[in-house]
Amino acid sequence: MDFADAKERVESLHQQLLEHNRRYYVLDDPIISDAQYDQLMRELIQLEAEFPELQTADSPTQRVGAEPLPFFEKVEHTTQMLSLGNAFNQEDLIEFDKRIKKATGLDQITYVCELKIDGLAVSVRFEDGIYKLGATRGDGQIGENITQNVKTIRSLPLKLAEPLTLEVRGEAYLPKKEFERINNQRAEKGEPLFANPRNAAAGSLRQLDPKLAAERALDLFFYGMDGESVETFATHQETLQSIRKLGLKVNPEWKVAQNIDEVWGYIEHWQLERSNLGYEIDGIVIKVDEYALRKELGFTAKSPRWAIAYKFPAEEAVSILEDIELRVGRTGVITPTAILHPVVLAGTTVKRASLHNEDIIREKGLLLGDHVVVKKAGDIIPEVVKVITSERTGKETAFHMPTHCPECDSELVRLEGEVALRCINPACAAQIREGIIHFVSRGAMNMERLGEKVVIQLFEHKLVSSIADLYYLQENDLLALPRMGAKSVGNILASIEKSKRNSLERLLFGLGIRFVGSKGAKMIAQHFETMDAIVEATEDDLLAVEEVGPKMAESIVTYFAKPEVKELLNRLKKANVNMSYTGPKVRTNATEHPFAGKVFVITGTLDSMTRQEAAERLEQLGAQVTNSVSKKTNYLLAGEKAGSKLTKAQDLGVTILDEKAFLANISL
Ligand code: 1X8
Repeated sequence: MDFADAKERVESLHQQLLEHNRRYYVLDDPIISDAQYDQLMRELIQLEAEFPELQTADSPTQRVGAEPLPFFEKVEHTTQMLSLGNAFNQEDLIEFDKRIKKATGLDQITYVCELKIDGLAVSVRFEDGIYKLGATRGDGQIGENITQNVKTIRSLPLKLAEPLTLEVRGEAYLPKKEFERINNQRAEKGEPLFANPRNAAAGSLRQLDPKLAAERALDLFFYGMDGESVETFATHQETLQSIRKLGLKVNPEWKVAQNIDEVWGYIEHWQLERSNLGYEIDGIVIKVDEYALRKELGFTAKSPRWAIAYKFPAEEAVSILEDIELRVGRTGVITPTAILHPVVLAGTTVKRASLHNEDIIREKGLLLGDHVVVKKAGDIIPEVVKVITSERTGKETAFHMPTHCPECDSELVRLEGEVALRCINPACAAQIREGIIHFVSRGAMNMERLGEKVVIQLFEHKLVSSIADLYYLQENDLLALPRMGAKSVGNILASIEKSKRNSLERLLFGLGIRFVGSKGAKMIAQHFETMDAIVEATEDDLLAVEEVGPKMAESIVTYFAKPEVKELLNRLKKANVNMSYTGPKVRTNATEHPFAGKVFVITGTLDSMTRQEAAERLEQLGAQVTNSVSKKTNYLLAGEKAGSKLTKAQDLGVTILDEKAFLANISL
């Protein structure tokens, strides 16, 4: 293909991928399969590799892959990002309405009601329709530049439907499902859990390494716009419609209210319905629709007079901790669950709350029989917030974690550096059962019609006692199960059959090897391409893959050395389960550190090492260390008492790393 043809094809691929992306992520109405999408993406990656000049910053291939940042730059917002005044009850809203009527002299005001998303406010700038900047709110005037992280949000178009220059404001959030997935993953690894989706979203957007942000499926809703085009609108309704037409996601639940009673109706509706949403909301935002009126109303010192945020009452209730139940997970981790006296919370009856691990029981000082405050955020499993010690009668009793597995009775161990207690008996029935549930789950082999309940049934009837058994199930085995019709059986068998064609990373993740998450599995599958190559890989071979650290490498080698694993793989192969990577090829410079190829100057006194040692470390990572600061310098590592080199670097706009940032980055 010559350059002109390639250029034409690349442009066509851009358009197609953008449109399919929009259909998938914004409209939730895809018209091609994931495989067809991957095919287009692969073709584009290939063309960009052959003709690097054709790779533009807004290419759909450029969502991830940027290097970690030493710190976030500050950015000034073009117009202030406002905070809103709050309303906590109906009277506050009536007051708000009265103030507006008085100030405008009108007796009827049209409002727009929108869900108040419990996420992180972001501002996004497009120049001539091209995505340029993503920023946090910061103090409203100055935020942090999180351009690379925002870019990993799949529903964000990198190019608008029209070449406009504008700033849109919205809320980045983590869907409830994704929040649960991340916390489950963290619990498995014995890492501290995020308290709520907002914290998790904030943590993800403030990752210096965009690859970490990319692993979390953040999403965005936009609700406001600044820039020239907004001056052509007369109302907020028009603005919302226009934002959506540009290809940006707007929450679809907004509604026009002709008076404050209708506003209240909307609030009552969502107070009841919020738990059915896929994301958290913490209230309702009410805005005057007409811009002419907004202008008349103006601002107080902090917030606009034409909008208010109604905050839902906190969803907390008091209950009694009746018992603590233990569950054995796939990796043998024992997780305690609080059994509560039933209490109504946010419209549903709550009987259980997650406690995550033993340390939480101790930290919160929970005793069996305690009165406790329980909090529920939407669909998310309720949690115990605290003990009401003033309610103690002296009859409460301490809870002790067992010394033996509640399922198989083998002795539990606490592995070094972990908070969790584990059952390490590989034959523990609970672990095997949970391992099969993991194997069929959406993130792994994705056997859609084979849910947790059916797996448990199959396991209890001894039809499946290893993941390979799934592929040898016969129609009659399934039909013999209680409450199982021909149609369900057909669907289940079709799901199992379909899973045989999955790309290798799903199988690799599904095996449930310790420390191998979905991301790690993907990188390994991409790198080695076949299961045989992975089975034969040494720890050193594995360490060459980005994402793979010593713990993961060791765990993989140990896993594949087991005779029963060899047997398992043979049975899967015999059943024709695909063992090759069929996903997109990504060019990874797998062993490259972000500092590789970068030019450094070191100045001042370092605490933890000499300048010579720092230089050696950098050179090991593939960086070049020079003596004087110039335009070619990428980074200045500045210790204490840095002098003229620091000033010069600042003048030239060279990125300056302090020792802390340097140490954090060299250990990446
Ligand atoms: C904050 C939020 C707003 C909206 C939704 N969610 C939020 N968290 C909205 O207007 N739809 S507006 C806002 C603010 O101005 N501080």
